[in-house]
Amino acid sequence: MKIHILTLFPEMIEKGFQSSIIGRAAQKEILSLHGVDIRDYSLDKHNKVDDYPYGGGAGMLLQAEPVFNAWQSVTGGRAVRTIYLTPQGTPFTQSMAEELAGEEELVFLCGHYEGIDRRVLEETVTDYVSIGDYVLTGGELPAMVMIDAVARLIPGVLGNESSAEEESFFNDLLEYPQYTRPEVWHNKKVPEILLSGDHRKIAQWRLEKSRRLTEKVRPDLYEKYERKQRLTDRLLKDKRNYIHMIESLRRGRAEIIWWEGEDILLYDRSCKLCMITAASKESGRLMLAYAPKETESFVTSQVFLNEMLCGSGGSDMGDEGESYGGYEIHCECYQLVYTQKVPLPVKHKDIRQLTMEHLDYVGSRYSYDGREYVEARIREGVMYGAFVENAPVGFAGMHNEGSLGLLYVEEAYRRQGIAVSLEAYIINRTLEKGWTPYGQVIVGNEESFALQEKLGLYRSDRTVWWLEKIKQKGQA
Ligand code: 6GU
Repeated sequence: MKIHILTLFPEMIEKGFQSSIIGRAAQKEILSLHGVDIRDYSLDKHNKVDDYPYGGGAGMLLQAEPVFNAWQSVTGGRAVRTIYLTPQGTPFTQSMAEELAGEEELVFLCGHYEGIDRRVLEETVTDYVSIGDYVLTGGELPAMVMIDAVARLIPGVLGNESSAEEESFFNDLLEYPQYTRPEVWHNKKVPEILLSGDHRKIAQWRLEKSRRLTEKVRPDLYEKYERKQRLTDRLLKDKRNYIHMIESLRRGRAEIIWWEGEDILLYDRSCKLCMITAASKESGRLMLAYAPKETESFVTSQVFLNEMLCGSGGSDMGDEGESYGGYEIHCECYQLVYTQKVPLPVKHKDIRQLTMEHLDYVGSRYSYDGREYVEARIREGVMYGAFVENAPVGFAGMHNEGSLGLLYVEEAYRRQGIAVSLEAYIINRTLEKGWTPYGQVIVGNEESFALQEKLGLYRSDRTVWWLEKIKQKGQA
């Protein structure tokens, strides 16, 4: 990821990250941090970049032109995500960090003095973000806070891949207390259960501690957590038809945007995906008005929603207009759920996680979602290959929203159980995380249904539809 920081104090950012995990990621070239000194873009021979506010008042403002030129120097006018750090912004959250971690390039604009001329913000800024309800002297520390939170979610930045997943704010709960040696310190003993070796009991104990702590110190978070639990329990009554929503909630990916009776709208911010089910056309129409404008994909459970989403209109309907239209149907799928808890036998012995060196191999054989998508899946460590004599003969993986798929086996190696082994392998990895494995199969793909059913997955009785935003001409 490329990060540019527009600031009057570039050395503050550069020095601040030098000796940290983020600095190391920059050295490894997973991340590039580029400080831009706004003062270098002053039009004035005294390097002046600020002036008094029209209308009077305390302090100085950064002028539009130096800020604009600094921004132009990194973007060349391209539409790059540009974040302005300001106490007047939207509060920064973990889910915002997750979404930003999916960008290739970010610009952070740090204000100083009393602020920046409004007109340049209007022409450059895409997001106004605050890091909390207190006032700081400038945007540099907030930018560093955001960069730290975003960067640690980029695969490869943290040494231990799993550590970003299970921790504070995962599933809206605060982290449980932890202990290390010695067993007794200041007469305090480590809780007995942690020494028991019973992993199920330990997980239960930790969950209970997390819940009690969250309820006590963050009632707002606890309320959110409880509501998701209640919705999950409700959806479990029709598990096969709503497994996509259930797993998205359980894995801490989805936010509830709307839930009233049978009307549900969830949003997975990190893949810009809305999942929606509506009891009637009227409620469906109403809910769609609440779907985030950035939504790239929809998974719908009723045909009438597709008609609304595929209508003309779309992005140019303005703020007051109905915010639907501009999507097209991508596919119709049945859902398949692995309902057992026991791992499956894996016959093919040589299955390994794929790395970037296999990108060409996978990319040339799986073209359905495009090469960048495949690259991201490999980078996230969710693609697995079957090998024969050290050469890949097939692969499978997990989609960005969490379903199983991306399955392929070389012609010459088919009908030997390799696909079954690959899928069983991924099912087992999914079970290890405490999740329910599921997949989606396009209506009519009988070969795939046969495979899924052979593995013991159950098929939904109704279908869901995937819709994708129609790309405007000139967009990537
Ligand atoms: Cl983003 N900037 C400033 N100056 N103060 C803040 C902030 C940002 N977020 C909280 N306080």
